[in-house]
Amino acid sequence: MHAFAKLLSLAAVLTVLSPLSLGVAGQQCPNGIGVRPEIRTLSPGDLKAFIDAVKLLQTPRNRGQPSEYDNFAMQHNQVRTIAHNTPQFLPWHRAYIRVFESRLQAVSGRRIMLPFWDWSFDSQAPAGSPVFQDNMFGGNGRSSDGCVINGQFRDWRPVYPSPRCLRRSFDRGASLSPFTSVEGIRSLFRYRDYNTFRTQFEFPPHGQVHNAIGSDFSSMFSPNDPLFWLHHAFVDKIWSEWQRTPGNNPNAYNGVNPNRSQASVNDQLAYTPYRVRDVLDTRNLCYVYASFGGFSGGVSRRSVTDSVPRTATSLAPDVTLQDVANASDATARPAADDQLELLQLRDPKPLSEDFIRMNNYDVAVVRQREEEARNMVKQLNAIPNYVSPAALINRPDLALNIIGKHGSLVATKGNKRLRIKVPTGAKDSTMIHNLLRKMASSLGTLQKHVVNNSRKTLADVIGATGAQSVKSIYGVRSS
Ligand SMILES: [Cu+2]
Repeated sequence: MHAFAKLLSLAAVLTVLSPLSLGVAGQQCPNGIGVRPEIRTLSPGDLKAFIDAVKLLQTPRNRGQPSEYDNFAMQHNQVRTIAHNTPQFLPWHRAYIRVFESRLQAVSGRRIMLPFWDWSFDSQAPAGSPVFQDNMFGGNGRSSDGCVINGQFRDWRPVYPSPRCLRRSFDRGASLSPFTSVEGIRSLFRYRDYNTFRTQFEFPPHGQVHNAIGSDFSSMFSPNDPLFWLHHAFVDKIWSEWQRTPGNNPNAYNGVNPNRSQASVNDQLAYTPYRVRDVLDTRNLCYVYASFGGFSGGVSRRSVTDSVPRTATSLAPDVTLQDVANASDATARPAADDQLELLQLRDPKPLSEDFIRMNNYDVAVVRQREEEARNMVKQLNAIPNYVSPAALINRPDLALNIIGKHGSLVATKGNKRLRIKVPTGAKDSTMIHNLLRKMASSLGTLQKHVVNNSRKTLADVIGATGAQSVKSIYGVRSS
């Protein structure tokens, strides 16, 4: 087991053994240290308990007054310049979502732990993510007015900045442009300086999720969308893993505050009872994060990555091998909204200028980072014998949600491409699994015919620490 996962299960055991354990700095956690789970690992009962607790906070005490939930959204807007594009970005959001979690626990009388959403795992076709389905948060807003009309919060009406429905506007109409993949997130571990890590994480990867989902989510009232808490729990989890990376100082905190003072662990975090130093260790706030590496679907990641190596296997009868005209350039990568490509990682869409400015970021700096991210995706796609755990060939569940009008599936490596026709008519999960399995079994042949693959390994592209965590967390064996 991965060391971090071991630590987590140890924490879980300690919780059971000692209901009155103490946080490391002596702060009391009367119920011990809880484990925040990935949303899709929740039982239906626990999912309902979480959603019900959020709805309790959304219910105003007096009719016509803002609810406690509305006040959270208002506070987030108030800290727009204190907690965004500043060193406080990570600690402020950690403190803020912890306060929210404690309110969920208080109003429900249950030990609700805030779930996180590993959007890097869903990054290649996020519109198909479980979080956007009916039993969770619903999907895109309707075209007429942007209102979200399905999911568990379809009746929710935020009051700030003005009372109306909850709105989303996915940036590609019915689809949603890609997010940073698991490799891109783990590549952030190359940055050993706190404030460099923070700024590289805040923009573009964290910002892209806000920007792409749109409407409420891309505004400073983003907590209006209950997905906010899951998004920021994931951001917080990645920071906590960065803090525990061997060689990193878990208490690292530096940078310059908006008022030009040096960032200090004594700085107060607005609307919370905490200073920065109180939140550097999540155990002081009575929680740790569960390890999540996804579920293996019909085609397991292991069998896919193992099937790629040198020896060619025969093509399934209905799979064809084709040449790609211009393999070294962008044509080898799927367009952002191309849902057909099973193997390659996609480029997230550039952030809108409005969004960058709203967050006080420099447009040129963000554009430069987006260019670097595109380069990294290119290099990842060229690694011989490597298939990302986020690639659609490993995500039959996402494929099932998005394959509709498309006539064929393709898997591209270098100058070669596999193609298989999707039968017309109803698409069921057995059919999708069979198509993906046929494509996976043909990958060895694809790899054997590719001529211009790079010699780089995953560690060369994203750094040794990141490569190690991708492999151990998501169960990738080769590369
Ligand atoms: Cu924020």
